[in-house]
Amino acid sequence: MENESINSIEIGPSAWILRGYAVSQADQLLAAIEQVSEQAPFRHLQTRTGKQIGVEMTNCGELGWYSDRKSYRYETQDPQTKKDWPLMPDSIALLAKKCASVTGFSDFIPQACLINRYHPGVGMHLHQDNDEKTLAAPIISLSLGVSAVFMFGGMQRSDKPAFHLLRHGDVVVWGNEDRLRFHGIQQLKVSHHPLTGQIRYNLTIRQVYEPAN
Ligand code: MD3
Ligand code: FE
Repeated sequence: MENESINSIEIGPSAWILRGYAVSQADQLLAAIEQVSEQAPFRHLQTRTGKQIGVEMTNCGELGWYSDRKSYRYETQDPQTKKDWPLMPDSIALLAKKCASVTGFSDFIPQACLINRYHPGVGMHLHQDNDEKTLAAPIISLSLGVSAVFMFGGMQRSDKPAFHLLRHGDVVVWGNEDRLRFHGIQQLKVSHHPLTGQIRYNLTIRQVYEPAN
């Protein structure tokens, strides 16, 4: 970590929580989520086995993560609206590039932003993020609204996870050897945040492909 003025916790050899990093921009970021979801509404996606994912999702950027009975994949268009995903708002893209840069990833290109919406009782089981074609780039995650317990496991699903509370405005960066660790979110407790009510939002900003050069 370069910048001494950032309140950061190292949770892995190449993973950091930047505590409260985005708090001062939260209003603008929530307005950006609102604007994206007017064009690409939040929805429950299905897995290959036909089960509904509990978290509601949408995307912005040149690519969006999608799941249905066929596969998990990145799509340039929203299969529901058959339109391009909404442009990634600058407030999101610039924050992600800045957070990548302060943790040593200076060439990060924000191509996709998956936006997850959690209501009370909803969580996300331990999983790996490996649908991206490049694993050299980090994933940047931003939490807004109600806090949630993040589970940070190892390279095997059976490895015991560490637990970290992610609060409003926290940003987390994962790269290199931490990029494929199993991770998940415990079921959201009933709680209230002045800006989002009972809801938690999580944005994960991703680079999917190597730069063309
Ligand atoms: C660790 N989202 O969208 S963010 C996901 O809070 C996802 O909604 C959770 O897992 C959420 O895929 C957790 C934290 C996160 C995101 C990507 C990671 C942790 C990660 C990739 C590698 C290792
Ligand atoms: Fe994930």
